[in-house]
Amino acid sequence: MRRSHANPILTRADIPDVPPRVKDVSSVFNPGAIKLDDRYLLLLRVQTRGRETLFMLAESDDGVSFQVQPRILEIEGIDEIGLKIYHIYDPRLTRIGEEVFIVFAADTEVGCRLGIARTLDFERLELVSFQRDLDSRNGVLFPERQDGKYQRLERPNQTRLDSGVMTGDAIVLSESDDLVEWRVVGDVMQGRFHYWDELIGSGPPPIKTREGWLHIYHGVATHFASSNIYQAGVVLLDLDDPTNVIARGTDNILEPREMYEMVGQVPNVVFPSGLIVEEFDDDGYAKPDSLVRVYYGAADTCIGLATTTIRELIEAARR
Ligand code: BMA
Repeated sequence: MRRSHANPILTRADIPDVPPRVKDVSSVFNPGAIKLDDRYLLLLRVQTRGRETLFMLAESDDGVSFQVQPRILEIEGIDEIGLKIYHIYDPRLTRIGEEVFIVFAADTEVGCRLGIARTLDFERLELVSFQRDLDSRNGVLFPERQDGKYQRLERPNQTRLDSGVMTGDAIVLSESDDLVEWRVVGDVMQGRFHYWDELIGSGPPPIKTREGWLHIYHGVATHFASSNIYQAGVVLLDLDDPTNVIARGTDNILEPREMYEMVGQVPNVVFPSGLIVEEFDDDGYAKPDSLVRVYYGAADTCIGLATTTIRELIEAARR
């Protein structure tokens, strides 16, 4: 992965005030990404100094230099779910047909839950579903249905850290007929105790390639006494059965090295959440030499961009 020379590409200084809620914000990180009609869009996780979390939209012509729109994107219908929501965060964007789906995490009075919203153009975001029964995070939708069913990867939170935070060390595959009712189909992969990815969760949504679903995930090394280290890695999943792992990289492909990744609200974090593939073939598979742009949260404080190609990612998964 090659970091952009423009990094960090978005910082708190780029977020315009939207009075009264948004004023001189604390941080912006973990964005979802999509390219629509040649415009690069990032759905930003913006944190105010009241520690509220909001979604705002940034747009760009070149994928590097972004302008942030001075408005808060609310999800219509979310006030009606009947649960107290403290934060919505870490949106992942997937286009299916004409619509863009946003899978987001929500911290509620009963734990962390996954929600799904839809939009055509980011003018309006509409709630599609809100999962009630499973404590889960890092949900990503596949860009197409399999045998008529929607599929997603998610990371159930089954482990409680000393801090009280719920986390997990397995990514699972879930499926749904209608995006509303989800059932877990099976385990996809587990954390590797003692190595860079002890706790894991999906990064951006999977990419369809001729060799399989290419998927970037984050791994947390917890065996350092002083701090957890968040890194990114890559895995290749079977196109017909994504619970079948074809190849999983031994090494991480991005780790905190730059000052803006090592210092901030949460030190030593690179957290990939948005990804844009530039070129697909006529059958919808990403081209091996296509440029891939990965947008990631750095130290829960700002946003970085790193680039690679499909071929390099597949090589890294096979290494
Ligand atoms: C994870 C999520 C992310 C965050 C990361 C590092 O568990 O909560 O939103 O970026 O921790 O703090």
